Amino acid sequence: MASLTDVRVFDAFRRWGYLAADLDPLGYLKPLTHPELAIDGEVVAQARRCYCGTIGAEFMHIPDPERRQWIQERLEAAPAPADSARVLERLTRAGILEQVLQSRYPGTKRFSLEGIVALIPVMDEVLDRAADLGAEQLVLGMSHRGRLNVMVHIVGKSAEDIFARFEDVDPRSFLGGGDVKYHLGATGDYLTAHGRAVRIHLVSNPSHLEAVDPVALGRARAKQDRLGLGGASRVLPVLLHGDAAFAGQGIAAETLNLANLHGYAVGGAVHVVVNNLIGFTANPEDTSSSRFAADVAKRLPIPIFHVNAEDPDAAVRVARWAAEYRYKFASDVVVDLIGYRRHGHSEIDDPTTTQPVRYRRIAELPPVWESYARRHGIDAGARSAEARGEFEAALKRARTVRKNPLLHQLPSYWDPYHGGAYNPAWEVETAVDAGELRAIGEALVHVPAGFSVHPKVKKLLEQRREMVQGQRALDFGTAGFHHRTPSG
Ligand SMILES: Cc1ncc(C[n+]2csc(CCOP(=O)(O)OP(=O)(O)O)c2C)c(N)n1
Repeated sequence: MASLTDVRVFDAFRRWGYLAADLDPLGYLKPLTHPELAIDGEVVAQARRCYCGTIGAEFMHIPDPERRQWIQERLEAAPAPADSARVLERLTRAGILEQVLQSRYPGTKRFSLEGIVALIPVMDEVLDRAADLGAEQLVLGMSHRGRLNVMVHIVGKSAEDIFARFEDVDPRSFLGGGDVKYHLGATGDYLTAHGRAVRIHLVSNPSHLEAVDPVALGRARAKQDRLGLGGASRVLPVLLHGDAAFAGQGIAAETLNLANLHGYAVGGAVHVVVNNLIGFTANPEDTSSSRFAADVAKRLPIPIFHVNAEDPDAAVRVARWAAEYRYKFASDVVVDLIGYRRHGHSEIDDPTTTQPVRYRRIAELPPVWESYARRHGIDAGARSAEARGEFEAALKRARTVRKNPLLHQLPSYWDPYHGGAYNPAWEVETAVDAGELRAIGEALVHVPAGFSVHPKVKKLLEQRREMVQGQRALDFGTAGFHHRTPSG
């Protein structure tokens, strides 16, 4: 039987161990040495292994002892062997898809998942486990980060469809080119590792970060209500959050507050913070007053599992607990998946100008499928070449198609919805006199003498001058500067 001292040691680690855990692949979020953990001994080493590895669990704020017990049993048990072949397969595909997009469409927005592709095996595990426990449908709310990857690997869209959108061959038939591909919803089917089918509803997403949260939960609740008894088991809502958005947008906190309200409850939502520890160009210390973006979730008595995304086995372990906890206690649960962002915010910006040191470190890190394969002693070469070949072939096909009727196929329940309230008579004249445009444009690109302009900005200003002089098509960013009020 454990002695009283042993129990006290473990309790200290259950409470504060997450602060000393190894969570950030880049090492900026330094493990803290908490005074209550600054002790030595055999049992301390044991407790440290459970609570200060690549998983940091926050759960001692949960008042219900049964829930705490459930969580600590899992953290203190030896990890079950991982299905490393499957995890590697998924990491490789997810990583190579991004690499192919990067090499074929350089300078195009993509919102790459690289640095945090462990999200794909995390979603796999949530779906596998949830389906075993009764999930038939997933309502998924997410923003831009990794959306294309999720469309291919979770929603089941073909890579060809995604590439075709990059080609923008016929924006109408592809339901929109340009930015639209990051906002459209999608419906598809997912087959779990255990052979169960889950219908996936990826909710359309506006630019306004986190606004999708209550919409996704509302859709999930409506589906659950229609199904009646057992609906909350059959329909699982999952929300993926950006770290800066989750910490900063009030609607994220408002949505958490709906969790246990009779009119809004969904039997628990699984939240995953797709945490790259950066928001556009802002570091976490500039966007969040707390150590973790996920601290906002402590308004609810729910567990928060922080996990280092460079340890995909740990991430999958946590994903499994998240799904099981949701099903066991009908509660929200948070997975804070901490990785990094290999490229700029949208790949068209250059992060080395704002975060030069961070990006030098990032350049030294191999893709996670490489480090994972090495750790497990698997040769990933053949598999990655195969994935690359597959995506390159899909790309070739996408370049030959002119229309893709498949994307027109919304589920049939949308059939009765036609038209809308829009009235073309509301159109207003937005043209601006060319002389005025030139004058504003010249003022806009004028640089005071002696001011040294960054070379990239200089090029942009030159392009803008060409635009207002009529030598180049006016782009949206430039047009924004010429917005007129009705009074002129
Ligand atoms: C409400 C709102 N504010 C600001 C923006 C502009 N914006 C788009 S992405 C972004 C950074 C988001 O960072 P994070 O949530 O960490 O996600 P990441 O892109 O790093 O995955 C910002 C500020 C927006 N789209 N919506």
